[in-house]
Amino acid sequence: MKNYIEDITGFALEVNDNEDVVNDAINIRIGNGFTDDNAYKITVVPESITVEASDATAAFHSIKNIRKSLPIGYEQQSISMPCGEIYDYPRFGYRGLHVDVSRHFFPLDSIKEILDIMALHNLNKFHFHITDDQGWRVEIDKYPKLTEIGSMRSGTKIAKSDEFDTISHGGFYTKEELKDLVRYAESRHITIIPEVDLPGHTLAALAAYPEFGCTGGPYEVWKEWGVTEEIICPGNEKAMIFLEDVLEEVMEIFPSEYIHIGGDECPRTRWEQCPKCQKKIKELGLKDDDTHTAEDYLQSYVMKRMESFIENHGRKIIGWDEILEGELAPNATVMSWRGSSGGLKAAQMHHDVIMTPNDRLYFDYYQTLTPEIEPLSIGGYNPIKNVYEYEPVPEELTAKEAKYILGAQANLWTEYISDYSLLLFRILPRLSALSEVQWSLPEQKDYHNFVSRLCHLAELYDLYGWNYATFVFDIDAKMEPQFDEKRIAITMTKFGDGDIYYTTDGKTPTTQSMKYTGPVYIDQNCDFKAIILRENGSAGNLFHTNFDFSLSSMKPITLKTMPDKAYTFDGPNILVDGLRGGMNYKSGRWLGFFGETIDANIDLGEKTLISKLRFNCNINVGDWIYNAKNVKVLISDDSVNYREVVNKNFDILPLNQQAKILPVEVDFDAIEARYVNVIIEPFQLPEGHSGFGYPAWIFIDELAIY
Ligand code: TNX
Repeated sequence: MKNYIEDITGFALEVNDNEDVVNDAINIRIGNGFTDDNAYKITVVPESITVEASDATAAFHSIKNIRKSLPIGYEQQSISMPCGEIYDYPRFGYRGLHVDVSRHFFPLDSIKEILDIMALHNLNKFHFHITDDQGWRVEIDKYPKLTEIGSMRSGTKIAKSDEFDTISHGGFYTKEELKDLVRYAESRHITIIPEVDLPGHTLAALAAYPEFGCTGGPYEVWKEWGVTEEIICPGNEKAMIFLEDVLEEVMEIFPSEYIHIGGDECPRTRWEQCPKCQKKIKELGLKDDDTHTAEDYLQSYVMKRMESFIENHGRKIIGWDEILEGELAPNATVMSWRGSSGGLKAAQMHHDVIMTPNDRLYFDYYQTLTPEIEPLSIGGYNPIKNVYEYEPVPEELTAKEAKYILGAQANLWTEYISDYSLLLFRILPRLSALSEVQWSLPEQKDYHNFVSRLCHLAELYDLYGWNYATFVFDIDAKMEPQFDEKRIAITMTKFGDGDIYYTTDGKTPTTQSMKYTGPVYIDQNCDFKAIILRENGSAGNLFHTNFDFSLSSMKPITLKTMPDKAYTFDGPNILVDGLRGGMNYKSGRWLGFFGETIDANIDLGEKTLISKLRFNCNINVGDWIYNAKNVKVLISDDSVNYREVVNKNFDILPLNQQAKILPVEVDFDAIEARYVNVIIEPFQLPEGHSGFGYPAWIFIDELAIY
């Protein structure tokens, strides 16, 4: 407390052990009959500040609250705080942050600073992902090669390409370092939960001990990202004992009640072919049934066996939601990452749940819809508002079932995070939004209020030199198509000082440009730019969008086949609303169709001379999203009899195609028509693609007719 106040204000307070409440002081008292866990009360009166806390942890949190309220700066003669009373307690007991140090290694000092940052935001569980395919990071005495060999990879895949660099990357923590880290965390009331990911995500271990894999290797610490089929061989008893030995030493280092044993992304291909695994399946009497394969049950066997080993040591397991496939280990806590459905199901089965849904709480995802202004990331779209508005308890749960939701956690995977400053940029300030999800009751949350408080918090980040993203202080623009008026209304909001200026001719706005005062209406093609200009001369990121009206804009449209549920957003109108999509296919500007031929009908309202169809395909070969195989345009005057005016085939894009937006134009002889029927056929995934044999996705943004 003393140090925190000194850091922020320059005032060095004296610390005394004193039974009585004294004036001109911050009085802290522990143990005063609170009913809520970790509750505290802060009372500020003109003479003093008094903190009453249910326990030491609550007292620690109360100090964080005061810390965040202090005015920042050393020049102050005195500090004043408004009088009042605060009663506070956390909504959830589990308030986590996960960091992956396997894909990229971060030194101990960086991890300590992450713990400091967690403490400032009143988080209490640090999920430490210390083993994976790309690097083993924890010293294990019984198996020294895990760190000698498994902690180093000889290169790394160059982002979104087929090439590898030849730079060795690695590192590990010694047992002593980790024990020191545990103490560091404890003094900040944080528990470190280690994860030994098994039986998949173990290639780094197999590189060190190839005898524990199904094929016997040789293996290499992985230079790629994704999911490998090289996993532990449960048919080999020695491999199972290896896992138990590792867990035993990990439990010696980390006193945490929970030990995370992964269980995610574990392909069964090797097990299906492996004589030892097949023998084990026979021995255990495992069989395929309607819902699962014998190999799925083999995975359940591994998880249950590790659970009972860990329980015999007085601890409990956590596993990723894949552990629901097959038979769930009896006392497992489930970490729901593929959305919230796994968490919902587990809670209904009366298992404890920690919510970490990727669409809301993955901090490796982009923070804006303009990836070009952000450092390269794995993908996704998870702006701070999306985090803030997340509700961890699914509404389908009864009050009794809801108790199984222990809390929420953000996950930070580091495939695309190789330096520490970028790591901070990804977690801050989204972590502050997460903190309010973890602490506050839904009815007390208010995004506007939150962002206004964030300005002060950002000053604290500056004080400590923590890098953070500032997108939240940029223009928040909403573009609403108004079909009746045949126009798009742009509403822009911002936080903090400064005014918004905009142009419609593509020029960069200055204070001489139009000042934004209310909605701007767009009903013709233009190049729209807006920016916040602040008194101190600083400007936020430019908001830039092109409006591209065509003969089909704002006209009635119907679809015979609907887009996939996850990518339907506002429905068919998206295809004629005059708004183009950006690189991110989850933005709401794209409709996504899975294996369906798109069959759209547009009513131009009257006979109109037309000669071209134009649309964009969002291409992401790795995510199974391809271009169109065939495009047809048919026309009609009565919406009954149609005739084809063009029919065009396209070649499939190559397997190594980079993600991009592909414009597609189909010209035909000018003709008059009222109704236009557009038919777009998808490809099947080609040979050599991981999804070979399945249909491809098609994502389109607008069906523009000229
Ligand atoms: C899925 S989340 C994974 C990780 C990746 C992450 C990237 C989970 C249990 N598995 O191995 O790093 O996606 O976002």
